[in-house]
Amino acid sequence: MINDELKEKVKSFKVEIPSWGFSDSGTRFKVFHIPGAARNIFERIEDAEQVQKYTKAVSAVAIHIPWDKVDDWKALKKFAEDKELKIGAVNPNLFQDEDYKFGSLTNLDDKKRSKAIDHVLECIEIMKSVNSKILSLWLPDGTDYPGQGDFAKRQELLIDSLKKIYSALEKNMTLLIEYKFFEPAFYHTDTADWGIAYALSKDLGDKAKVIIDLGHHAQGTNIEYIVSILSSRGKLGGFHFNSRKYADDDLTVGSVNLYELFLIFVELNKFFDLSSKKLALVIDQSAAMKPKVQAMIQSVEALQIAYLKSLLVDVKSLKEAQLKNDIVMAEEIIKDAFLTDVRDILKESREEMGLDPDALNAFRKSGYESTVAKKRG
Ligand code: PSV
Ligand code: MN
Repeated sequence: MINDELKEKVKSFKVEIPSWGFSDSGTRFKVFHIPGAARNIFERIEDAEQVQKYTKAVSAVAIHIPWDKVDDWKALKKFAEDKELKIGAVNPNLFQDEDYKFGSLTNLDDKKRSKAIDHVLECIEIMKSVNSKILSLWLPDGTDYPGQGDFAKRQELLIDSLKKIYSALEKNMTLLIEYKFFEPAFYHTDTADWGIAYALSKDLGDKAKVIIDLGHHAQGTNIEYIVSILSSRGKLGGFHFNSRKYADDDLTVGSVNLYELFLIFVELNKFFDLSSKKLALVIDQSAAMKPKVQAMIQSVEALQIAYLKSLLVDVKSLKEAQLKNDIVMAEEIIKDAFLTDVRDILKESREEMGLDPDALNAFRKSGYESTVAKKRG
């Protein structure tokens, strides 16, 4: 692909950023305060606006309920739109209420299970108010000890709950089912992997798909293969991008495993034109230590770079090498694309959009962080 085409592709490539990535977060050991970290959804959107201002690569801001709950959803939508932003995926929270100690959508207690279902239905109503089309569902449900629960019974309850949720979706809405193989439950998780999420989405119908979070796999899992399997069956609905070293670390995208990220994009290109919005490409990061807006700009840039590099794969030569079983040449073709420096292309594309070519540095120099640190305390 020639440079001009690459620039047009990356200009149209947009990613959703998470409201929760702008607030203080931490581990079970400590939540450290970052000066100026956003304290409510309005400040989170103000921070998101900064990412948009310097990258023009933000499609929307994903929200988490009740963390981002407001009285007037139309006003929130307008607040975002005034900042060139939309409200994106709505994420129900089924993991922080005492009632969900023994499960949310799988709870044996009818009342507690209904409460969980009602919370998700409330999120669908919020989607209607803010014109969001994506319901992004992650469940903490699982057990800690053998014997604690009946796997099959829990699946039965889960499918039943999901059917109630699914039937409330409007025609153009999509339910994304997110899997995770551990945490907070450690013996078994009800939606442990892509296979279970796939089966559930098949049971439900066309409006249900699977979302892949890069932090939710065992070490060594070949995520790009999962991308291929789900995409070829029409069931890949989106991503939660982040980076991990050990588990669900939620580090900045591309900070540890750039090659994996690139290989995921190589696979995605076979099924989707990522410069048009068919997939919910969402960042899900909330690592504790970095200044939040800077971390988000880094992540957006890591995605843009991985995308650009993936477009450089010489697909024709790769096919020829595969036909000849020339393993070495096939691998070299992939590596050649990965090792090409595309940063100048990204910079030029930013300049053509009237932006500073160095988004991160321009933001760092802007004084925004010290202003909000004073304002927000
Ligand atoms: C769970 O680990 C998860 O990836 C889900 O997407 C949640 O909504 C999100 O993290 C909360 O940070
Ligand atoms: Mn996630």
